[in-house]
Amino acid sequence: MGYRVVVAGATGNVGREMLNILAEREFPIDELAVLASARSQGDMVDFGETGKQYKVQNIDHFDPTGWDMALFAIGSEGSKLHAPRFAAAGCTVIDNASLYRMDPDVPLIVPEVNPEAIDGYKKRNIIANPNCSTAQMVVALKPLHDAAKIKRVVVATYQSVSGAGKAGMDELFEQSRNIFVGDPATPSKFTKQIAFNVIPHIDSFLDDGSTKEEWKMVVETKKILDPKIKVTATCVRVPVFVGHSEAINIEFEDEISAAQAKSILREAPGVMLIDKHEDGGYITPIECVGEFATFISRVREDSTVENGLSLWCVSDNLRKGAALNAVQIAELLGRRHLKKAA
Ligand code: 11C
Repeated sequence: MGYRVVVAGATGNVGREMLNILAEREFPIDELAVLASARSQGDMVDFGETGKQYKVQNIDHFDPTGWDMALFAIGSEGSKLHAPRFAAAGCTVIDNASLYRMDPDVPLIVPEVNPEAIDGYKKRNIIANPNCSTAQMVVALKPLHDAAKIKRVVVATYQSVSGAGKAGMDELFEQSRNIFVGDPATPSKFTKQIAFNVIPHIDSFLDDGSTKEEWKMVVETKKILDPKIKVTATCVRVPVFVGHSEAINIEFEDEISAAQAKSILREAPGVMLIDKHEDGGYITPIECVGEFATFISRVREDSTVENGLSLWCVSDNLRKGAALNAVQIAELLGRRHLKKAA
């Protein structure tokens, strides 16, 4: 006995990964509907490597009545239009967009970090998935916060172009090729050339000079982990196709050594510690693609502050940063509230 599950945005980067991960994790599904905008109606999409294919239906015409849950990867505009309609029909929305994340009546969930917060979902029947750069960071921070109480986090991100969708990936590919054959690299999706470059700008600028991506890391970390933690972020786009990396510096209330942190992280849910002090004894984005874990390397003490640590954190932004976390939320919802599947 399983669930009636909807995946909306099934033709995008994240929607495709949602289908792959539902299949890989053998999520209990009785019936699956895959939706997208009218433009993709009638396209066929794969259900992971099961050999099954589904025909894409137009979300505008889909009646969610009687469906248990819908995983949304349709952006904030799409969520604004459709999430209230699905939620009101009794279909719980697990939303990957930023629209509802800071709504006090919408739980913002990373299952390894704040699973109990999901219990408030009935107020709006919507559960939010965090931004990819926040999701992997809080997975790394949670076990350390439990051990020594985090006061302040300084993070610099190195975010892959897949965070900007398929158009971002196409732009990196085409610019790289064009530069090799001597053609000019004209930016379109990004504000400057992304091939062979890095861009310290993701999402729109705010009045204080920070960007919305940086703001999201601050406020989402507080909502998911602890409102007392101070976070300052610099978010940077790099010419990597998939996999976000983060250099994280952490100040704790209590003493914690690098050795203690490593032994905690080795046992932490969702974390894989790869930290050898030798050439290649750390993880890079290419190696995290297609994986479920958040990888931690380069754990070391920071002697410039009291109780400080620095570390390197890498994860597949389309998986833990989006689709995997959404499927984990669906699993958690089933376990704690729907009690349907065996
Ligand atoms: C990026 N983190 O890498 C963004 C993508 O709020 O869900 C996801 C934006 C979000 O561009």
